[in-house]
Amino acid sequence: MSVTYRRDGRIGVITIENPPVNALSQAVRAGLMQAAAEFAADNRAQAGVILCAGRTWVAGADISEFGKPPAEPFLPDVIAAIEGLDKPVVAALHGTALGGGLELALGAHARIAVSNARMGLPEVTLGLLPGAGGTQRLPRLVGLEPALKTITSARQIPAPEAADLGLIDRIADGDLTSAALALAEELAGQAPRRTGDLPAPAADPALAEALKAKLARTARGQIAQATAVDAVTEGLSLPFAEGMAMERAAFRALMDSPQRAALIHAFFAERAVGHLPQIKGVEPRPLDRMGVIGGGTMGAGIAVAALLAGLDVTLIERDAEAAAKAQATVAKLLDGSVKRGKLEAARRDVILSDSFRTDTDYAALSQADLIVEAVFEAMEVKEQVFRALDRVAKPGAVLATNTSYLDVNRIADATGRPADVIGLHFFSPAHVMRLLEVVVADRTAPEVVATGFALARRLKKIAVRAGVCDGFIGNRILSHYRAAVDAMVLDGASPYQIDRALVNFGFAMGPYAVSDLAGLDIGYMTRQRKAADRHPRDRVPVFADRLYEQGRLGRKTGRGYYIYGDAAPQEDPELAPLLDRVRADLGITPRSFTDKEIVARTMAAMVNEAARVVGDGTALRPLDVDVVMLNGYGFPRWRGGPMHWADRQGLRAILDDIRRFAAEDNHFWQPADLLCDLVAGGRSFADLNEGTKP
Ligand code: 3H9
Repeated sequence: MSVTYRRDGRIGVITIENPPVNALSQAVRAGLMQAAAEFAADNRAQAGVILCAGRTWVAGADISEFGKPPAEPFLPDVIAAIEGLDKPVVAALHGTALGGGLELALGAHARIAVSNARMGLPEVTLGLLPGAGGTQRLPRLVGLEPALKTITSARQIPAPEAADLGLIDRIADGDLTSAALALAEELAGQAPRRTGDLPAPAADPALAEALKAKLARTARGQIAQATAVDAVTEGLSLPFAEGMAMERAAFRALMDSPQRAALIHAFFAERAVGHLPQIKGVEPRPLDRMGVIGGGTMGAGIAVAALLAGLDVTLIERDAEAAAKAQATVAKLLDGSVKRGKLEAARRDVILSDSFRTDTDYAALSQADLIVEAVFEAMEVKEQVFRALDRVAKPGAVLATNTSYLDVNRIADATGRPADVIGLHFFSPAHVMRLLEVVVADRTAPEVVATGFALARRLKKIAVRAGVCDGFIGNRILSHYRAAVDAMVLDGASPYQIDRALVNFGFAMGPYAVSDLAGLDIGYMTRQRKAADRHPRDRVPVFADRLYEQGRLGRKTGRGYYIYGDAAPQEDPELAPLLDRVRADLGITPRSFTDKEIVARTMAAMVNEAARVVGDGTALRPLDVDVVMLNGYGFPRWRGGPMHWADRQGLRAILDDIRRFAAEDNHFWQPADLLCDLVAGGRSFADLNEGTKP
């Protein structure tokens, strides 16, 4: 039984127990309906309490039911039944009250929460709007502006702030159940205060328009946010019941949208990447003391990520001057966390005095549980570091490299303990970006892999397992679609048009703006490193080399593809003549590309290489690729990732595109075997996503 009813004196107690997060599955909805009826019929109960067992109040509708035929009783009807009771009911909240969970609490007649509870309506992050009264009851309870902000931001509101807003009536002092029973005792005999009966606030068209204008930028391309604003606004002038019907229709329309399917795929994929048969039941190694080698942007970011998660960190630099610089960088990044409200100032001071130190001697790492190397990206340098680590690290310490391309097997060979060596590929800035590629080398021990995943959980990052190859999952796919966009520039497209087309598709940034941000020296050095292995038919982006040679390294020099100053980045009028010269030298007659073709070529290249990455086992499943591209490469979340997107287009259409492009260049455009096999078998990438929820 996921919902039970009992009586405590004159208070009826309804308890929901549906681990892990008390989601409102059909069984819970039916159980609530039944329990509400029992409470109504119980003449000795004069007020009621709804409680949740386990770690949290209800975290929302059961997302795994979405996309299937809806099953009765429907949540709005369950909540209406509770709100309509003629005896007051108190919702007792702990953990997180989210989505349908908060809507259930809004249908109760009073709300009490523990002080560290949080509540919110995150439906827009799933491509939906609150569909069980949230758009109608919340404005009545807390006012129009707070309601609109809560719904469109999906923010989780801490209990004290919720109390100030009037979202909850009381914060529990001590034990939640006792405090909720006491509140119910106070209310017993009184008429229930129904949120749906409260007057709606006055409309404010200017507020709604301003919010929609802002959302057009911050939630670019997404439909749920603006639909939610409309549902709230429309409801203000409708009787409550009609507002509920209007909300339901809007919710159902969003439920049928591809954006909803993509966002829910992303939600489950991000959880599925951690379910690895190889490490099921494997205990991670202890993880308290961490060593970081190298205090540049990456090393300092990794140190800060670890410090913010409560780890003790020793950072090694080559001399006292570099160590002092690293110390200052770490302090500055922590200051940034204080400014953004992520860290208390006093805690920053304690971290810097007690948990963080720099040193110039590897011997200072003798007690570290895990050491991450973030030094210059060259094999000889990495090998040297790992030889030194092998001498000082304690037995059982995990030795990790943060390389973004290099062969982790070779790095492991520099030690006498390859089973302890792993790749932990952080993304810059490492204390902000959520993605961590856990690169498993041939001899990496399962408990070392489990420790990599445990570290990610501790740092609140999403870990994805990757195999060893040049660039692992993300950078390997990136270099392939990068080659496709560079080829279009060589053939006549403008980098600015390419950036615009891909931003319009939904990418956070275009590839040339990204180059400027990363620094054109990075791409140049990668090309140098790979020059020896280059195939004669590989197309070299000579224009990028020219920019590098002119010292145009991107943002850091004020000029790259764009010109940077105080204003927004400007297009550079000198770029077009430079490109013309390069094309003339190569004997290329430039041609034009439509935005549609730019997107088709970029996506075909991305999907094709991603299919190879899955086909050769570098990524375990298509969903692992999606999670990497969503969290490390600015792929629009509402398109679900390249593999989910490709399934929606139809894999045959993508393969046809690749074959069409191959007519011009059959060296670059070779269809991946996996893609051909799936098309031949009438299957999709989703079919390979074993372990994901429906
Ligand atoms: C909604 O409510 C619509 C309504 O307005 C209208 C309806 C008519 N359903 O994240 P975790 C699973 S829309 C099913 O690792 P945490 C999750 O897959 C919903 N399953 O834990 C995982 O399973 P597994 C609005 C769910 O402690 C396990 O629970 N609500 C759901 O880091 C643990 O999850 C939301 O969007 C669900 N609703 O975080 C809230 N939620 O172990 C979504 C979780 O097999 N949930 N699971 O991989 C969350 O944000 C986080 O899960 C939460 C806990 C903060 C609750």
